[in-house]
Amino acid sequence: MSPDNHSRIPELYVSREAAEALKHDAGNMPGWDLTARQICDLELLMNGGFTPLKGFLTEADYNGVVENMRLTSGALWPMPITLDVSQAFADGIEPGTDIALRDHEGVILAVMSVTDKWTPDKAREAEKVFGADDLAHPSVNYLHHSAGPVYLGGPVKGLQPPTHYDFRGRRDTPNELRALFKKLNWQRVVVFQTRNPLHRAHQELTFRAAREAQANLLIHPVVGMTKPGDVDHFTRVRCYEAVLDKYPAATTALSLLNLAMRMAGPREAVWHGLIRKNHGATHFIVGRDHAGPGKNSQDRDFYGPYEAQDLYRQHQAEIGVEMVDFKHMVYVQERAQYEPADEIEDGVTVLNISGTELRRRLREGLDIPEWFSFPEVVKQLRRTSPPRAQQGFTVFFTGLSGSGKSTVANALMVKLMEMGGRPVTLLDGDVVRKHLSSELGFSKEHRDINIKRIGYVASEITKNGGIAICAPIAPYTATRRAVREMVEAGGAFVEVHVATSLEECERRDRKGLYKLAREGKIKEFTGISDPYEEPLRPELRIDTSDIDVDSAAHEVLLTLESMGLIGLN
Ligand code: PPS
Repeated sequence: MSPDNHSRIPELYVSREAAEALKHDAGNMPGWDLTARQICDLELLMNGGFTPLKGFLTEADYNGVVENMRLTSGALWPMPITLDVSQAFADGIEPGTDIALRDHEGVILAVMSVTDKWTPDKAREAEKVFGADDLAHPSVNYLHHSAGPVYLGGPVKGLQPPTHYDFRGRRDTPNELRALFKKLNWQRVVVFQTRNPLHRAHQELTFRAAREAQANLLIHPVVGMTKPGDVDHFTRVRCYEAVLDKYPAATTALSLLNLAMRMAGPREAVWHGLIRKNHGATHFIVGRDHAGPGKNSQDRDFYGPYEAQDLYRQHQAEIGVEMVDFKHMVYVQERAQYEPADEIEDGVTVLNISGTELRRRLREGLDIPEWFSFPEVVKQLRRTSPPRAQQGFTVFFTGLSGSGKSTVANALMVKLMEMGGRPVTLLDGDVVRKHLSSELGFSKEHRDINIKRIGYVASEITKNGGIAICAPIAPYTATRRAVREMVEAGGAFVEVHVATSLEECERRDRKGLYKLAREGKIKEFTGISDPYEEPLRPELRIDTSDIDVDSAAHEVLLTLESMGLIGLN
């Protein structure tokens, strides 16, 4: 009998003929345009990566998963895989309807027979799955601000996988990996999950893990969705490829996993184990703070450093993949090698570069020593992250109408143009409303659309090495955060709160709008009859009642300089 990790697992794809017929019928079905995250989930549902799931969770399965990590069948499953949709779409769907699931281009990837439709309690989902209903957690933020309000559940029939144009040869379905392991006769396979570039410490750790488990090694990085702000997967894959030949020949393989991570720490570790079981793993490396989301809104870690290992250990037998616990590896200078931190005697020199320190060195173009990483990896990282003074960035002014945003933004633009070096674009509130958002009003919904348009343009300018200066009111914290995330994917985001008081703005009343707002002639006026949520941690706060325009613009320049974005001489 072939070992467990060599046999095929069930997929949700239908036969070619059935797919042709279904595709034909699907033309008349209601069609749902999948989000980027749903496309990742659907791919792993269809190719068996999420076995035993047969589709997006039903309400009963969802409740079981949220409450105690179990499907109604009793099987262990820690993560809600749900099809969240808009209220408008949900209103047109009743259980019993078949819907077509489409990718970004409208291609039908699957048909789902809707059996369940419900409005989830998102606060409960956040508490149970992520441990806290705290928006500092990227998935809680996604749940409340990106995911639709209604969930649909039901079995899925797969027509075709999503198309990937990048790194095709490096992407494998669970059955493709199982077939590879069978061909190579790899009966013990230890998997390393990662969302970061591999440096020497990781190489040493994975190599040791494979030796300890007497197994072959599969480097299995996530290329679907990771934590906002991570190194993009194109760069990472080039880095992984560069490291591959540092392993003993024929012991190690690299395969890309199109998973949308949730950064759910302990639950995520269990989920990763189950997914890797499906991909033919027999062992799985779980590190310190596995899939950790960073700090919560009280600046504390969401999960304890070994919570993920503990939860995994409790469920290890059921997962069916043995955990290899990650040792924290550090470099011992005297012996010129990496060793587990807990095995090192006193008195030796231990060297370590944190992720934050690495980003600083890249940003400032400083040396990254060879004991820390491989020159090929550093070369790739430097290509993607040139020193900050050569990258694009966005300065995002926010504040009340009449606070002085536009005036300071204009002065800043001129000063940056005088310095030269990078193209500068000013996206002033009024200008944007004229050219990009002329049809929009001032409801929350319209303001959010307006700010997201500005954010989109600013992120494109930033990504392409320019400077975008934005000066809208942008009254909502969550929307400003969404813009920050968009921009930071391609460069720095500098939030400047123009904190001139309402009294002062009203006293100036440059456009006469406050008077009209007080008289009720303008509705939903920010500060008078509409909210303004103050930024809690902007990069800079200025009050134009205290300083003149020149000094305010200079303060912004000093902030840019302290962040390494410009040189002031
Ligand atoms: S938002 O909330 O960010 O979308 O607003 P923004 O695009 O910056 O537009 C603000 C400018 O529109 C004028 N205006 C109003 N502001 C706030 N509330 C209401 N109801 C409103 N109606 C018109 C106002 O001149 C703002 O310009 P600034 O430059 O901020 O004074």
